[in-house]
Amino acid sequence: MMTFDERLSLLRSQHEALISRENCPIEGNGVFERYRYPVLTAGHAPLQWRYDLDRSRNPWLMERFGIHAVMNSGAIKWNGRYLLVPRVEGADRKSFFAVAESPDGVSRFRFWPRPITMPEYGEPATNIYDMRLTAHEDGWIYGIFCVERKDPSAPEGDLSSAVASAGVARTHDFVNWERLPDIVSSSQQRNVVLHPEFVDGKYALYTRPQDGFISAGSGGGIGWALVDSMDGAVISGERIISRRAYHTIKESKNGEGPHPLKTDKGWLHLAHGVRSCASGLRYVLYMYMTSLEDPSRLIAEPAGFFMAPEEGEYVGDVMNVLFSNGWIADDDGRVLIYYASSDTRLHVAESSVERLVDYCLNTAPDGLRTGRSVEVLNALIDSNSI
Ligand code: M1P
Repeated sequence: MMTFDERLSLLRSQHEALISRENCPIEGNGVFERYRYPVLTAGHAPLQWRYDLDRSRNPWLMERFGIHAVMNSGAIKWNGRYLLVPRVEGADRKSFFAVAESPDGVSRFRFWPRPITMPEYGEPATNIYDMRLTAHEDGWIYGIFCVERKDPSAPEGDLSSAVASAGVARTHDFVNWERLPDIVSSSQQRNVVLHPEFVDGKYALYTRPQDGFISAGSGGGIGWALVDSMDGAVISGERIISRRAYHTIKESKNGEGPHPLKTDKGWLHLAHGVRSCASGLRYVLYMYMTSLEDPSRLIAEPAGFFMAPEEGEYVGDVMNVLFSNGWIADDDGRVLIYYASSDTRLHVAESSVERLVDYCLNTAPDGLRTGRSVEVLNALIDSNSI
């Protein structure tokens, strides 16, 4: 075994090489380009989070706090800096938030020295994850995230049943967070996202009503609700705007990703869709657009998935999952899409507002049966034969 000094030197050089690595795009399908390397992994966590670096207390330089995964991340460009707020999961299965910063948005992400200490609200959370960031026109930056607690009504011996609520916190600096009351809803809520603008003088939320902790059940899809205040928000009267349907990529459930991007043709949305198959749940990303005049009115939804797992992305803690809760529309029109694979690591793909709008408006919607799909395909072949 190496000496303490040899091990420390190796750990430091490996870590520095990882967090300094440049990234490069890989040619894609015309809609977007994936980048070669994940932007954040468990290995990006600072050494001082994982090791006691004192020789006398830790002569074997053992890991004292295991970091298992870095995934589903909120994203924002803030004062010219590219910030991510991912779900960092420890070996103990608990996740927390931390801020990582990069000079270009695609490489060299470094964690800030400490994780976010999120104030509690009510019964302390067992777990928190999947923060959606919104710089709202009211001047605050909001983070809405899932708060998971054990189901108090679960029968004795049932150690799995849980309750999901939407937690709310706001900040001006990403270090100090003011926790507001969890959103009140008649159903469980895990995927709640704040629209960046007031609508009819109210805050607008994308929701995902679900009957149970995992199952959406009678929840019809991604909902829309207006609330008077974020300080004690109460969801009532949700309207479904991106509906689940039989034999689609969102048959089992779906959920809004990051908040939509405003374009001159409408609001661009990124979401995840889930279906069941023999290997379990399959999570893919899809897109849709809503009207500028009424952000709850669907105007386009291309058929099928926008992104699905590829190659090594299939493999991880929870297989066959792509999930996104963060993207950045940069000043030059490019869009950086941060997506996690299989609940293990975080990647980036690049597109542009122009390309994504083209994709949404010029890709046929799902005809919901095979005959319609073949009609769409034949029309494309015909137009290519002219
Ligand atoms: O394990 C896949 C995903 O499962 C949940 O997604 P949803 O909110 O759609 O149910 C979340 O736990 C998410 O973090 C996770 O990536």
